[in-house]
Amino acid sequence: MEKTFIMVKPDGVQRGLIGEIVARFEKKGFQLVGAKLMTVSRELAEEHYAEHKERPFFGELVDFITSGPVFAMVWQGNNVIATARQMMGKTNPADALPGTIRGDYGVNVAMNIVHGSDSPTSAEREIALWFNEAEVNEYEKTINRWI
Ligand code: DAT
Ligand code: MG
Repeated sequence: MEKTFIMVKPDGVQRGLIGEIVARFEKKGFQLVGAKLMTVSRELAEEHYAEHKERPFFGELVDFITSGPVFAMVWQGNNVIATARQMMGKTNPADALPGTIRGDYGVNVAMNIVHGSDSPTSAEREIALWFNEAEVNEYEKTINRWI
């Protein structure tokens, strides 16, 4: 079953949006298989955002992600990687449609509330980077046959 890495960023945690974001993925029918509140080291933040190392905002991005706790999650379900990206909305909240997480709650591109893996390759890389095997819980939900 497909899995993706989703993270409520420090602004989302500070603004009390963890429950709202978890609820959206739960109500959609996805299954939570891993979750933890954690303060991110610079090393982990730099590794997570390695693809953006040369971008002018890289330093700010690492400062922001390490500025307070994040809520890291692994979600599972059919097509969860692409669907979660749609539910998050465009990177810049100014372009994100109402009804999406960033469209409903975000204003600033640097503080856009939520992260989600953008492809199967990045989902695999990010889950392995943020979670060890014991933290990813394989379990059956009886509701799954209805979804
Ligand atoms: P996404 O988070 O939608 O995958 P991304 O991978 O292009 O977007 O960028 C990662 C994060 O970097 C993004 O969530 C917020 C920040 N960021 C992107 N573009 C930015 C910009 N022009 N100025 C400041 N921060 C930016
Ligand atoms: Mg990205």
